[in-house]
Amino acid sequence: MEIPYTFAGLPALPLKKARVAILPVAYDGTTSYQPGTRFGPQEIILASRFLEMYDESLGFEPSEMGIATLPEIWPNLSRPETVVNEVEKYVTKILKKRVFPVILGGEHSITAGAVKAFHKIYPKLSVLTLDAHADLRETYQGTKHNHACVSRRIMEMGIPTTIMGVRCIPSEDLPVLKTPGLKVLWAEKLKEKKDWLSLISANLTESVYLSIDLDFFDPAEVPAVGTPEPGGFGWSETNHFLRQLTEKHRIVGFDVMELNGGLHHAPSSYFASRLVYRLIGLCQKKPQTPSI
Ligand SMILES: [Mn+2]
Repeated sequence: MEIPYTFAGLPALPLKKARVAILPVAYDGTTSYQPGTRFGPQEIILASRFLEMYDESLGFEPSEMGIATLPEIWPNLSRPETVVNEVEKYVTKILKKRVFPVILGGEHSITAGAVKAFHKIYPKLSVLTLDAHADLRETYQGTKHNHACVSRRIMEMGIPTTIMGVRCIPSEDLPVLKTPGLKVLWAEKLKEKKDWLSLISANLTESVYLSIDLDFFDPAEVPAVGTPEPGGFGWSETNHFLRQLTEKHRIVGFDVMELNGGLHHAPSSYFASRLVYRLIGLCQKKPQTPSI
């Protein structure tokens, strides 16, 4: 049996024949706590080779859509902004081929580069981020392109930004929460309510870029992240939300960030790979899909 080293072990596919492109970005240049997220993409790809291709919740095999795995990006580390620009360039290339990009991180700062690329193609873009942290700092540890500043950079592009699941924020960021177009939903608020979508729908536009920082989930389910934070969310409730989200809104691309692959924690890596596969299916789904 031959299993290629691609996402889900799928046969290599040229970008022009794909509907979905996986872009792995091995970067953790500004990580402040546990380094190792640069090994996130390869751990996700490794774990994904053990996925079952039939998704029982979707009722079909998302792999049939044509998923290409692009070569892993090891960016130029001279300056953090160079990395963000490099990611923008790669994502633009995918979008120009009319392929749906899925970015695997890596630390969260690179989302700003991806969003820049999407914004040029989709002027009415909004960004939905699932994250334990608001990441609204103007600058951190000497750079504006730190992982702790990513939502601030996105907000500055004039893009409606929603951050949900937040349970860690520095007091100096509190005034920023009043910025028009920015909506931050505290983890506590989400814990109180089942229908998460009704809390955020109004801030989403016709084209939504979804960014998932794996620390949104509870460290009990996904401990191997760059910056773990107690009081997070579970697989089932989040999947319920993602199904609702993708039924009502058009997701134009997504990323899954901050897996600390350096810890080689198989349950976290496998969780991340299933999340990526499920989301590919949800975002690209066929018209009729059974639900269990
Ligand atoms: Mn985070």
